[in-house]
Amino acid sequence: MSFFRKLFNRVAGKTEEQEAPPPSVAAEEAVQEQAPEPQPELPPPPPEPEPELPAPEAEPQPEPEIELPVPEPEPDRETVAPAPAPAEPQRLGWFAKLSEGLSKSSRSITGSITSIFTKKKLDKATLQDLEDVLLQADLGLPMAERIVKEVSIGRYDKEIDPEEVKRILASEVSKVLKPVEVPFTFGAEKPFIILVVGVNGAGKTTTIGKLGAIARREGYKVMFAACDTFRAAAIEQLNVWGSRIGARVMSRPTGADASGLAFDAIAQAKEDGTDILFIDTAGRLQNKQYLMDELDKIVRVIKKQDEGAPHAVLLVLDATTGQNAMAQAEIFTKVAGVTGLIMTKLDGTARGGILVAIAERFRIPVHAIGVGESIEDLQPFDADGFARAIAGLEER
Ligand SMILES: Nc1nc2c(ncn2[C@@H]2O[C@H](COP(=O)(O)OP(=O)(O)OP(=O)(O)O)[C@@H](O)[C@H]2O)c(=O)[nH]1
Ligand SMILES: [Mg+2]
Repeated sequence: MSFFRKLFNRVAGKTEEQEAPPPSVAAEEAVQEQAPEPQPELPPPPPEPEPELPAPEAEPQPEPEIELPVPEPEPDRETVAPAPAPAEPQRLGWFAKLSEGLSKSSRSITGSITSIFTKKKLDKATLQDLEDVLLQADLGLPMAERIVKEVSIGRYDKEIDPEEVKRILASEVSKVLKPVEVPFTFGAEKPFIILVVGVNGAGKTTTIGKLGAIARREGYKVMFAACDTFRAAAIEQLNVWGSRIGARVMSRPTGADASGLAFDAIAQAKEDGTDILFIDTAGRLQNKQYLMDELDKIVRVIKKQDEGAPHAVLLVLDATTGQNAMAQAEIFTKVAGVTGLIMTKLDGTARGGILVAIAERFRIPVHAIGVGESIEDLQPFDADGFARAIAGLEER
């Protein structure tokens, strides 16, 4: 089990792992150096504006070009803030939290399965109903067809227990998800540069804050680069996270060149011995071409500082956008060299099956999922747990 996963588990309250020891004294000292007064507790994320639903950019928006204000040549703003607090007390075990987070999806699927199969023989009509339910949950056609086929084998014209259908569902989902279950690890590169991409409102900045909190708790020196220079609120949001977890934030006024900021942030990170640099990016881009150009430029500029960087490119997808998330995955995997996926807001949708459809189609490693807004709601991705939770089964 990777150390990051252990950490994640500690934060998420996963039960099979023993509590890990607190960060090393050296790490504590490093933290103290920056901020002598540790905060008692990590407060909840700041109130944020409701995200605008992203345009997948598949159809370019006929929006006028955004006129960016010409920025004043101000110096970089930096925030070094208090040390991170200890993990929040555990309330629910990880599986209970996962089940609760996925309850909209699982209730919708399992409720329909129960009503389709209770005291009914398996025939063409019931199988068609099952396929419809699975498609509505956004599991995707290949998965829906496989489950229907599996359910029908040897059971035609017989009664089938809805529990058995759920077990088949969980087993098929788990088979597809297992190969993409890849724990996220911080590499040895210093600084380890993580580029975070996704459309606006997907949860990039929040996810950076949550991952940064985990890294800080382990004693890493963390920096955030606020390369979403489109909105003042986005910069401010990252500054709040930086202050909260004790990470330095490099930002520039709205409208500044994002790639220039990324370049300077890496230089700064090298200079001050930062271990992990998160680069936040804008999701609010006018069209696909603009998005491609902007991301391409950021990656090119990052490489000027470090040929091997970015060491990780995390795509953040919002599960509530359903099929739209599929279109986003397609675009970003093409333009940004995505190395892994984090799917957020699975708690806000009955169509959590979209993660399965995306995994099946793109085979992108899935590192973590968001099942709520607080820090412990970012869970390491567990294929079997996800499959059982979405099928409404108990933890194995
Ligand atoms: N319910 C729920 N809300 C989440 C989750 N992850 C993020 N959010 C919320 O989603 C909203 C948007 O998150 P941001 O992190 O600002 O999204 P972003 O991708 O940075 O958006 P832009 O900066 O506009 O590109 C915030 O209100 C977050 O608290 C999750 O897993 N569950
Ligand atoms: Mg943001």
